Amino acid sequence: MDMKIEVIENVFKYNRINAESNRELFGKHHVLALNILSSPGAGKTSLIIETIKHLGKSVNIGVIEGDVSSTYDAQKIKKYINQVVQINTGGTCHLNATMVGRALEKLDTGNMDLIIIENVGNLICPVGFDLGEDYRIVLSSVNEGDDKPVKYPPVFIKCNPVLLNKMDLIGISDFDLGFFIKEVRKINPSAELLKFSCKTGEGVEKWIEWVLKQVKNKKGK
Ligand SMILES: Nc1nc2c(ncn2[C@@H]2O[C@H](COP(=O)(O)OP(=O)(O)O)[C@@H](O)[C@H]2O)c(=O)[nH]1
Ligand SMILES: [Mg+2]
Repeated sequence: MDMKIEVIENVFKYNRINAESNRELFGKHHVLALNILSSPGAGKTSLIIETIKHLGKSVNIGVIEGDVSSTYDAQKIKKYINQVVQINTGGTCHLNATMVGRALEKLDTGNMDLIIIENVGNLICPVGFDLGEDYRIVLSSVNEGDDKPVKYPPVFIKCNPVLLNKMDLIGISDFDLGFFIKEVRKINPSAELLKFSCKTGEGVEKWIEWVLKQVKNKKGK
């Protein structure tokens, strides 16, 4: 019984140490690191592609794709940029700092301004694993329903900003935007909240502004 608790503690301790070395690397090169969490299909890859389309010419972007298996998402990103690494977790429901550390060795991190990490689609497990990122971001989407902050509070508490995608679907669903915002505010009053549609592009400029501001802040440090 005691042994089991010790193993779990060690896993987190080991992750903390590796997260710190990732953070040091990001700090040394003044590269902004974003860790995006969401359910499968909320639009993480779509948002990364939108970000590259808007900022790819002026900002050096690297992407780390996390999935249980396949190189599907990395291939999509590769159409836009070269600096992309796919991590296959082989069944694990989240990325950890060691996996990200290895992926960083394959990226030209020293010449990056922004590294976006697409975590494994899951609203629970990735929350507990610091990857050394500057911002842990949650992306919710209209089709998932407005109750996600109520059902999965830890991810909404630990993330900032909170993003809401697929706003183009709001008119044809019973998603109550007021309720969603109220519930997010209840558990994370200071979180920035950005809503958009990767499909129509509406609202995406607010996200781009936010990213650019953080990239500049990190460069200025
Ligand atoms: N209607 C709508 N569909 C979207 C939007 N963003 C992404 N999708 C679609 O949602 C599906 C999953 O998107 P993807 O980016 O792969 O999600 P991920 O699993 O979180 O990376 C794809 O079919 C996208 O085309 C959006 O804003 N509106
Ligand atoms: Mg994806």
